[in-house]
Amino acid sequence: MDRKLCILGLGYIGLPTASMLAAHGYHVVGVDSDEKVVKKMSNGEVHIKEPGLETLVQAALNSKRMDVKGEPEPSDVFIICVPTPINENTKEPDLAFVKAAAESIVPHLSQDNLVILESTVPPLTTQNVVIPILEKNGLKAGETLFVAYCPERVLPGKILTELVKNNRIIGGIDARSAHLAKDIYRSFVEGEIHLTDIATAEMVKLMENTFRDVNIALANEFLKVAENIGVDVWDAIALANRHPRVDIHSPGPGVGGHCIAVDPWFLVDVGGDSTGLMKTARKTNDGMPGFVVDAIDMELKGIEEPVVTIFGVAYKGNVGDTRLSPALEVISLLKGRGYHMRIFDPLVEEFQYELLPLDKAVGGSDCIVVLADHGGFNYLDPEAILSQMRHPKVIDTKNCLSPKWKKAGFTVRILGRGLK
Ligand code: SAJ
Repeated sequence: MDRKLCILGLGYIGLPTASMLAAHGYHVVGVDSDEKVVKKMSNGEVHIKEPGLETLVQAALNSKRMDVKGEPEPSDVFIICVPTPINENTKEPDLAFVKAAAESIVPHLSQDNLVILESTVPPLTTQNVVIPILEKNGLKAGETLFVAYCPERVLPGKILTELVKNNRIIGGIDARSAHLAKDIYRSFVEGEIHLTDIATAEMVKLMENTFRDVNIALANEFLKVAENIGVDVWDAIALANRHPRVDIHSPGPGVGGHCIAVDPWFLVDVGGDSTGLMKTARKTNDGMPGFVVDAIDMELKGIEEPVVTIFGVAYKGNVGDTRLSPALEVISLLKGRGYHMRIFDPLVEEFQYELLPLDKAVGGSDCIVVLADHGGFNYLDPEAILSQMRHPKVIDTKNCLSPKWKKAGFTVRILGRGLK
């Protein structure tokens, strides 16, 4: 416990991990290359909204077991938790942050240090990209330097619970590296910890998110078929899922966030021609905003100067994160087709378009379009909302509104309920 840990990247994964380790007795140095993050955290402010996180971070800072810095420093263990985006046009992985983080620790590495990569990466990245950087200082991975890959698997919105409860996979360059990494995570992980090699651990992480993407794409295709023949896809999926070996995910306006919409491309990057299904799934899910906008067109046909109110621009329900949200594409397509837009999302703090309070967002509107299933929408008063609108229409892309919206007098068009 007297060992010092340096966590690189204080984002959605690094910050919870750093504060969790500090809460479990380690001396932790959290490092972020963004000066604003370091400054905010030095003033005791937490830049990431996640249930319970502020309490944990405050506790870690107050205990004096966590410091926040702009540069790494000599430590026993280094954990890299930086983002791995994709190039939006080519869909190729952008490993610049991972490379920079690895470079930044090279001058501070010494014999028998352990370096753990948590960032999601294309298979073989640890071996072919990260280790050659680390070895620049003369140490040899698997001999004088321990190296492991331990992918994060937590769900935004439930990060702290899942950080503790989820099973973890650790791949080591050798068995000793894997065991040393396991000792660190064991301090707070209550789930099982499975040890393997690095490439397998990299692959496992990508397979999990790709499974989900392909499954959601299938659900979205089912939705389109069901609409055409007048079947309620939500009922059909619920009934199919009563089969003991079937688990169809939910359709919706598309797949957003920084993980599932990105990670399949890492497998495509190494898998080439063998990844046709994964590429098709990505295309299907990326096409859903267009499908939603066509449904809006149909619903508002004949209305002059139509005004649409978007409910929920976060990439999914009950979070305030808008990265790669399908709402961005829906809004851009609607603007292109001449719609007037109003946006309401009380969970989102910053967005590229103006966010409005409820009254302003619904006043004079022709249609509410629900894109994120925030639980709070069902605590609103649909009667009061209806009285302010020009037309009482709702399109619910997540099948999340309670029957009281219909009872209040709204025409509720649930995507996937059929056109009958
Ligand atoms: N979505 C659907 N239908 C569904 C489930 C999700 O349309 O049935 C949409 C959501 O609305 C959202 C997107 O998919 O736009 C992704 O949401 P999500 O809740 O499935 O996943 P993330 O991106 O928040 O978190 C995922 C998780 N991976 C898996 O469940 C396999 C999480 O455990 C990972 O740690 C995280 O990616 C990550 O960081 O990789």
